[in-house]
Amino acid sequence: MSPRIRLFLFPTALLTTPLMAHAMTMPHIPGSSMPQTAPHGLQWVTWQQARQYASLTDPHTRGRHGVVFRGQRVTITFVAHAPQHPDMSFEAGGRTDPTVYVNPGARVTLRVLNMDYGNGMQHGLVITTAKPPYPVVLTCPLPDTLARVPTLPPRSQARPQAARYAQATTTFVAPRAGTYYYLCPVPGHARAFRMYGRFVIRAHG
Ligand SMILES: [Cu+2]
Repeated sequence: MSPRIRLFLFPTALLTTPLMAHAMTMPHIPGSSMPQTAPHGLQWVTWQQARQYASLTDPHTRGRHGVVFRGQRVTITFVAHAPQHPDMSFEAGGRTDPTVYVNPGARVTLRVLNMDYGNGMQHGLVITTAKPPYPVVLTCPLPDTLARVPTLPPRSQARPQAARYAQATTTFVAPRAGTYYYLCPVPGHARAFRMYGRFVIRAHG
């Protein structure tokens, strides 16, 4: 969870960051070029587990543009490019880039799951007060960072049911009421593809 990660514009530069260099030394899934484990609690899960994580089970109310998570203990899964959703987006609670609401003081378990596939399709997630529009390259630390899940590699192979999916979680306690934004810190994703949404802390029971 070092906040001092810098993200670079060029892929060659990306390969030189400590995170990527570390990931490349990790053990591999047999028959796959993907690492089996990686730093910062990254885990590889099956198709069934990924689908289970993507399904919403916590108490919530779904609106047209937002998902309200009720109570003082919630688990929120953000899926990077879930099946049947638009490319280069996050899904939470079955909505694309929704506004997510949680109560002040709620203990939030944040899970990010990358179901995307292909070159450059790694995704991460940061919650910050920084507002859009975002620059192509984000320089951390972003202001008032509530949570950060490191960049996750794409799934291990094209065939969804045979693939392994990278996921990682982090926890935090929602502070007093305020508006934050969740965004993907991979260069260009928040800027060009608007891979972000609002994260609102507001008392709603
Ligand atoms: Cu992304």
